[in-house]
Amino acid sequence: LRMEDSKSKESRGALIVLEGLDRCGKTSQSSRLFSSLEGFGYSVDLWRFPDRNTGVGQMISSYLLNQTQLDDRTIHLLFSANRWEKRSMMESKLRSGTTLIVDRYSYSGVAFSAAKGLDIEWCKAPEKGLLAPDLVLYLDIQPEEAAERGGYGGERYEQLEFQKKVSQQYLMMRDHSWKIIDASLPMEDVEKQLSALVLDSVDLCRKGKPLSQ
Ligand code: DGP
Ligand code: NA
Ligand code: NA
Repeated sequence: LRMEDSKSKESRGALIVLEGLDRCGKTSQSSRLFSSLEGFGYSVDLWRFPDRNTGVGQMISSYLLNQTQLDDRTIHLLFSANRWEKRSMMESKLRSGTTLIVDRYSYSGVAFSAAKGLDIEWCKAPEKGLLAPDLVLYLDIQPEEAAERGGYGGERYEQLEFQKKVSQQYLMMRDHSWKIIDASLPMEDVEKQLSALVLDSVDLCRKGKPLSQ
């Protein structure tokens, strides 16, 4: 009976989100986590938001590349729509036992728009009803240090003064699902810390931790 319990249909994948400023190392760490979980034999997918491959994602991409101009609220809602269009796929993956490593999620949505001066409650509203992450890994870095890392790539938000504001917004949003990791440490040290946190979270979800919104 005990064995049946652990194999019950409630066993699911974990929703793991990485957040942080541009150039904090999130994208490299996401792929490292993906490979190591895969190596351990877990079913795992690597996702990122914005997902630039959808129709909405292409509009977002052209905005970020400064090829189109959009009103602040309009682009905010597009970023959110880009998460909504993946919601049902996200839920079915998690329920079928696949862990998702997600590079940016709703917290980016709120932090980047609130940094422009939009009301934070207005920014949070369209995110309500998306799945809640089991674990948020915040890669903490000083905006100045991030800016020095090989420079920014030239997209719309990659400017020091703006990133300082984003950083303040992020830190106000911390909740119980967050773990703050010092992203100025060597890559291998960051990876070790992340990996331990992720394995714990995956384990809890396999044991039946409920999925929430
Ligand atoms: P990335 O592909 O992770 O480099 O993200 C592209 C840029 O878009 C980056 O500066 C962060 C920003 N961003 C990501 N998600 C959102 C969002 O939901 N809303 C806003 N306003 N910006 C976002
Ligand atoms: Na970027
Ligand atoms: Na992204």
